[in-house]
Amino acid sequence: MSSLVDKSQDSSGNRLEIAHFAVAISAFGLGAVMAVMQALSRADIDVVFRSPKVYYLSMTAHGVLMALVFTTFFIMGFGLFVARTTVGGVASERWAWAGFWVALGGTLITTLAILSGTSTVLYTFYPPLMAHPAFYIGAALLVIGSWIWGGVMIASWRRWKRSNSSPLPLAMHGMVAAVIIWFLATSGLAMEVLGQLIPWSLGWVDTIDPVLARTFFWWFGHPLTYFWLLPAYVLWYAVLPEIVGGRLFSDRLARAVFVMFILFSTPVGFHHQFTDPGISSIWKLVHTVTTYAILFPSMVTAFTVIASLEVGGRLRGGTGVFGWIKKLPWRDPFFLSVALAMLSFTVGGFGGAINAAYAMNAMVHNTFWIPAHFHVTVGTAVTLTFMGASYWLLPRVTGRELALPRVAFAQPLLWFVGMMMFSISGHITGLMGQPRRVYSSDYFGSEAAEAWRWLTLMSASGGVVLFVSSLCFIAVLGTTFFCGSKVGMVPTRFARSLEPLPETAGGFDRLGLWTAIAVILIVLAYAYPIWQLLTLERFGSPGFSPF
Ligand code: HAS
Ligand code: CU
Repeated sequence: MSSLVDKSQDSSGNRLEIAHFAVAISAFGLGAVMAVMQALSRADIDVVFRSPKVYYLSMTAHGVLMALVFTTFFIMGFGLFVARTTVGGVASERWAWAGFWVALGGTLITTLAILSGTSTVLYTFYPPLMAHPAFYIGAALLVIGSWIWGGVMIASWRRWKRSNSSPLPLAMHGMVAAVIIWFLATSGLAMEVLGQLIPWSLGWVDTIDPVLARTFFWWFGHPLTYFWLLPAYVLWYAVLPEIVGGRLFSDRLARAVFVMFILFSTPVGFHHQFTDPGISSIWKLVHTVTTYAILFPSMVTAFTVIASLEVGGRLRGGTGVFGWIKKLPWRDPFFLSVALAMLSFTVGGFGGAINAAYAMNAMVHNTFWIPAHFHVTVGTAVTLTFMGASYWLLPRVTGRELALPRVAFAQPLLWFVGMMMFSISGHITGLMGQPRRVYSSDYFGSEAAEAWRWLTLMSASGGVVLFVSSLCFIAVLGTTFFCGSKVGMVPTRFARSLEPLPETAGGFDRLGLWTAIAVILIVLAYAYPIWQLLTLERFGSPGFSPF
């Protein structure tokens, strides 16, 4: 029974998932409007209300709404759906709702703080840029809400485990791994926000130590990217092979991948701080080595997922070396979205390996290469998978047939094309030296700026295509939700693996043990450099607000 589960959900329970998805999609919609405005502004096209103040306010809102709100709410909703369909339900609906309301309250407070113009600190909120205290308090509530959700997910898993000795269904295994990573990641964030940013923004202390804050931030920031990625991997491993009519190539490799992410996601943060002073080069080297370790599970994923697709393509009658690719269900919006997301991730993975190399990082750090990198990772590998997943999930949580199938087919194509225009040009202009986070990139007509002008225009055009794709996405979801024909709950099936599953859980299911080892690795990677930061002579900074 482990990886094949077929359960109908009762529609009252699904309200929980629907509420999470509704917040996620609303945040996405608002973030998308901001995005197109920014892409045009950077290419020096005069959009309404264009000014540096509006640009940076918008970029703060875009980053927070897309990277922190859309993802978190989508993952929370998806996690609850996985618990419901694999381990017999959510341990406590009441606590799950509590988590939702706390996270929503926090989101509203932070969003209002940004829109009021008092918290233009971008989504990394690096001090000494200082936001209104409401910004940090709202963000803390968003995280506390997600912790409640994490507790509910863990309780659902433990409840199932008490009466089952078989391996945890793979989808839940991956989601629990994501929850564990989230707890490990947000412990760093809690130290920054509760220990430094909130007291400083409230005026209880006059100055802040920016390097220490950045260190805590990246303790959180890198595993955050895997908190986004793992639910996408759950969909690639546990749903995709079923959609293509194939089999998961190896259940055991998939479990090993999730365990590797628990181990190596966190002790890598200094690869974001190669240029920061105050951290010795030896510790930067240590985090470089662990970063290369964390590339490995994604390479295994590439292998396993492509092998699973090949099994599916051949079972559908595909022959020859590449003939199976043609047989894949390209007209299925879920499949198309995920396939394009994976293609985009090969670009993202390649860029990630370059970022992680100390010397090459100096070439790309703080250039437009970096936003280009994260738009093909979180912005496509993850987001396009979540978009495809929405088309798969909506009939399962509403009992309605997916509406506007042609639009649902065109939407991932548009997203992919738009993102390639945006990101490939962005990687190139980054290499040409174009900085990230600039409101205008013409530099008073300088020669360097002339050289990248056409690429920046291409990037802006990509932004427009992405906006059209966003409208299509919202149109499909809105039409399905409000007007889709009622066909009843669609049963949920997860992929079976090629080899039969063992009767009893094995080493990769000992998630508690792997978490304990991960904690040890984090202590090894961070205790000494943080102690150094605390004991070296420290220079605090007052807060700054440029607008
Ligand atoms: Fe990254 C910066 C290194 C992955 C997100 N990254 C960022 C930032 C973000 C981000 C948001 O070492 C910017 C933060 C900021 O604002 O400053 N990144 C890596 C590495 C990986 C990586 C080594 N990043 C991600 C993922 C993200 C993400 C995933 C979000 C979800 N990144 C860095 C570094 C920096 C950085 C430095 C700092 C740079 C600086 O200087 O500021 C790896 O995890 C990547 C592994 C991926 C692969 C690819 C596997 C491919 C697969 C698909 C294959 C399937 C196919 C099927 C082709 C090895 C699994 C197709 C077949 C069909 C038939 C359809
Ligand atoms: Cu990173």
